[in-house]
Amino acid sequence: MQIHSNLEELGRQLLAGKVRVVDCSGTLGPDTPILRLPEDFAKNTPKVEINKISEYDKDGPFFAWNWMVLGEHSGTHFDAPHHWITGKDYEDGYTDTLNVQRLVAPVNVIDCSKESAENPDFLLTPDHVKAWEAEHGEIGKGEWVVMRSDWDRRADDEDSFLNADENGPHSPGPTPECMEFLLAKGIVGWGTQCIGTDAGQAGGMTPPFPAHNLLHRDNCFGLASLANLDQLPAKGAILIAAPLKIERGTGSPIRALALVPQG
Ligand code: 23J
Ligand code: MN
Repeated sequence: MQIHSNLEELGRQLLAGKVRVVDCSGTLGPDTPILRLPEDFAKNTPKVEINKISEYDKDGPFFAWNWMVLGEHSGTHFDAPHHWITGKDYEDGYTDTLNVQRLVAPVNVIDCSKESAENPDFLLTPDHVKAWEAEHGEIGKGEWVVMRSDWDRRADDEDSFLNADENGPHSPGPTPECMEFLLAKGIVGWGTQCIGTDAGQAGGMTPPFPAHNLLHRDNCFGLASLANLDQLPAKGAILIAAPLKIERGTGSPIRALALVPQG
């Protein structure tokens, strides 16, 4: 009989300070950058509101609490398969029906920070991923893949984060071929540090918004506005990215946590 399980060992390592928990979420509040759709769409996600109910005052002498206005796709968040038309028929494609076993998985961190600093429209291709795998090892089935751009450094300035001009938003992301390449490996999901999983200019790609289109076609998950990816190793960390259990939800803000072995 195995007396010491691997989980017991993980617990010991956590308590001994040998596993660093990295917070991969940004702060959610009125200044959190929110996606703005083009003018031809009447409705948009509202800015986050945090409204006070009480804080040890006449409305609650012993207690502090707030109520919020919060879109599903706000701040550091999760895209469920039902978010996109290509994923509409998955019964397990909603925040309350997905298989939570899939949400805890090894994470592959592809550093595109230099390229993104030089070119905000930088696109990750299969060749980039192959070169990354040659250096760091193969991306495996069931794993997360995230694109590090250090875009979180812009998160305190919405205009800089969205980075839009008369030609639309400019932010890095994947090519359609890159998404197909990763999905063929059986990844669980793809994440970026920008406002959405797709590049700013992805509306003009074939198909439009390939990260959304292809991820959700394959019942896979998206992560957006991730923070602190500069603190993760290329391989070796475990990412926990769990949405709220919103009824028939298409996405949710998350507290994304990465477990990083030390030493
Ligand atoms: C709705 C329509 C287009 C896009 C998005 C949402 C997102 O990026 C999102 O938050 O999932 S591109
Ligand atoms: Mn989203």
